[in-house]
Amino acid sequence: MLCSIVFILFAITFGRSLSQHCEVDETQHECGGYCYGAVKPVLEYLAILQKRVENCEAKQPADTLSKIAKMDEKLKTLGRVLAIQPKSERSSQERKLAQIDEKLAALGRQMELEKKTLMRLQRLVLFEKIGSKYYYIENEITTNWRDALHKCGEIEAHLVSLQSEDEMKVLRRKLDKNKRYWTDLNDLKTEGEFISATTGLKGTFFHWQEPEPNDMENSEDCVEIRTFSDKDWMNDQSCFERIYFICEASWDDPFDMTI
Ligand SMILES: [Ca+2]
Ligand SMILES: [Ca+2]
Repeated sequence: MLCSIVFILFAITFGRSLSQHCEVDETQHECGGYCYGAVKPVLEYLAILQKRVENCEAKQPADTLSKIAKMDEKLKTLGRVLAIQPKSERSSQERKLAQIDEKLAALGRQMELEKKTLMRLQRLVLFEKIGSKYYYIENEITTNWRDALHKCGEIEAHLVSLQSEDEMKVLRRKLDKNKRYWTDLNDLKTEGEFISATTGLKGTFFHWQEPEPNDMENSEDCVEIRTFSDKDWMNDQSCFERIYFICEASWDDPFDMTI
């Protein structure tokens, strides 16, 4: 194609040159003889060029087609490789991911089992069955009411929520008679209305010592059990007071891991 264009351009240029030359004030006959003599070598050269062009056109497409065919073949080969490679890589990655998932699932099951084992041990070590319920009695560390609430929550329990005189009697036998302990009762929300932090409902059992609850200095909103006299009774106390506390288990059976 390039050869043809070159040839055509050359022919046009040459034709114009020849035409312009013949328009000078000369007769047609004189012009023809003069021109032929002058351009004969050029015409011969054109003939040679024409042949080269033909050869060029005859040869170049074959080479080009050959190159294209080779490139096409290479592309097809590359396409086949590309079509296969991602699939095999994906398949390999999927297998690896499946293996990782399986290991993670097994690890999760193992961790869950160990967690439950630890929880059982914790329940058996920390808690004691007193009456029909399990309790953790903190006799070493004193804390304010909110921290006591939080600490009980950390061990699957809540601050003791006494429900009856019988519960209080059996529990009292395990308490230090010179100490005071937090319960879950409080009137933080509405003065004089004591609710259970465990249930959020109004307390159902009270054992006040007269004249409690007195809300001394308008600052007593949390309820303690006092045992340091010969009696056990309740008193409203400042929630910031640091005293001991009793946690009551949120579960009934230490081996029950469903909760
Ligand atoms: Ca109060
Ligand atoms: Ca009081």
